[in-house]
Amino acid sequence: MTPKRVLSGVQPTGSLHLGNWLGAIGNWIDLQKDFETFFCVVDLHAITVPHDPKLLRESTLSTAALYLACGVDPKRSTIFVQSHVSAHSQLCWILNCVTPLNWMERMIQFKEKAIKQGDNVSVGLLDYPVLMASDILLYDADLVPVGEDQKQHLELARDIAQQRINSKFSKKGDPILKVPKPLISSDGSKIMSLTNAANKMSKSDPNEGSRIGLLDPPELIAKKIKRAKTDSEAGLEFANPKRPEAHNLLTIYTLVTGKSKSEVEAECLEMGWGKFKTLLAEATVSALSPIQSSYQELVKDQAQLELILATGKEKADEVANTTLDRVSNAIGLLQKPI
Ligand code: AQP
Repeated sequence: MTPKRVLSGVQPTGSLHLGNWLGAIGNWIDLQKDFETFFCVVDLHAITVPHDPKLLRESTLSTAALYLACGVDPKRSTIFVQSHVSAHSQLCWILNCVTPLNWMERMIQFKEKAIKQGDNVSVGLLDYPVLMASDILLYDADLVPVGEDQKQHLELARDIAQQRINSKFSKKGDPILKVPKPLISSDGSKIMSLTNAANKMSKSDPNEGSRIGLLDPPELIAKKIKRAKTDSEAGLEFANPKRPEAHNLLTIYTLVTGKSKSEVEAECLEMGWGKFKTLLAEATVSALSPIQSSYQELVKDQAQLELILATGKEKADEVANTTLDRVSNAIGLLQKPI
């Protein structure tokens, strides 16, 4: 039986953090054992908000290196940069032309990000979910790992595939595009900001202290954890809704140590914040240490990194162009001369 196909990616909008690892890339390592996996660095998404060209280039390469350092294996997964595969932009244009504008105006992430941009909102930011639909649909992905925040975008990709392409353009009832399903990540995987547990940990938070970077040195990790917002209650607990900081830091501790929730609950029930923060810092540093060592090795050999991305591009191109041709043909674009 051919394995199901999975596609995912991260935007190179800055340095990857603990949330990106615990909520996304860390899960990819297991997925590549059971599925055919495509992981891209979604640089075209990163330019939907204002950006610095030099930083984007650096961040694109370092994001790819971090995929590898975290354990994404180029022998098992196709790793590539989104903009290297031109079919993403091409399918996006086609899907733009069949997607109703009012579907886009409903997107919650657009509304949230648009508020932050003020008068500077680009058409690209509104169009972000159609580009994401193109990313997914090009690879005939069966499953897409999504967190709570991305569920609406996946639903849109499904609606575009089913209602705007398959229903309208399929002649014999054979689907032109595969309608993907969500692969919902486990509960504990949403990591919140260290300075405000109401917000998720995010690359674009202007406060550096709100996140732990995957490449932060040990002293900086300890400093950020020491300064993380806490409360004045004694003992630590997961389930008290009035204590979101305790929930968040205990969740991180559970994930970085690999201990179960009940083990951590028992261990920390009577612990004070001071002792817990020292433990958490040590556990985080030791969980990130192999990733950091591997990253330092990988970036020494840029040619090897570029070769991995070139190989990924070739494989991705092949799959993506087949889908693009299928859609182009179905909607009536004249076949390209050979
Ligand atoms: N705090 C988080 N907890 C768990 N998972 C997270 N992810 C991001 N933040 C957390 C997951 O990481 C993947 C890649 O995300 P992305 O870079 O494409 O966009 P994002 O979700 O918007 O991530 P950031 O860090 O918040 O970036 P900016 O600040 O640029 O918007 C996704 O699978 C996401 O769920």
